Amino acid sequence: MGAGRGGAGAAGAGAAAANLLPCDGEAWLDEAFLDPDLADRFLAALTTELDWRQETAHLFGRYIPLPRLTAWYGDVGYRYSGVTHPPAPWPAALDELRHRVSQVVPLPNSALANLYRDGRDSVSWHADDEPEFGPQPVIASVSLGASRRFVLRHRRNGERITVELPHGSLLVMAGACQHCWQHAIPKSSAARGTRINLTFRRIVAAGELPDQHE
Ligand SMILES: O=C(O)CCC(=O)C(=O)O
Repeated sequence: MGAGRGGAGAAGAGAAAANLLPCDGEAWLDEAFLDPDLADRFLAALTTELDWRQETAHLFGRYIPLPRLTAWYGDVGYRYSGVTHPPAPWPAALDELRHRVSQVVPLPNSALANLYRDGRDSVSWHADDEPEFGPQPVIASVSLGASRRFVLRHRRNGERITVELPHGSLLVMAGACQHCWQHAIPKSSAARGTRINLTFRRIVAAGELPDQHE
């Protein structure tokens, strides 16, 4: 069975890979985090085990279906795109994957799962910078299935970094990444087949958060 290959670094990850970002944060890609057989197993298990939902976002006074299916699991609840997710117990395959990821980053206590049915599904520009992730969120993102283009855009100067996220890869974003960069999965006519992405996160308890008025 495959395993994480990370080492040191702000996220505890990425010793084997170069930082993809030229400044203001860290993003490390391990293209072969899971070996292909294991990645196939996780893809099959998560496709059937997760409670995929078509959520809607309330934007500009209208309810708009998200352009992908999603599922949320975690020891604590979370609010995302106007959708409230209560705490939900970990399905076995997702819990196994979370513990594999914890060989590279501190054990995540929550995960947002995205299912892209084809190249028409996408996620628009955003950052995972909600206060509950703490001042320097570590986001560990596992990709399974169809390879998709992932784009990072610097908030101030607009610089873009584009990488392909293949089956079985792990992308770790850390440091100032969520504060200085946004990211997106654009629609793609080149994408072939479905893709599942798991973004593992650590929601920091209220007592661990810095004083917002400092
Ligand atoms: O699918 C991906 O690789 C990115 C997902 C994402 O940005 C998110 O869930 O916040």
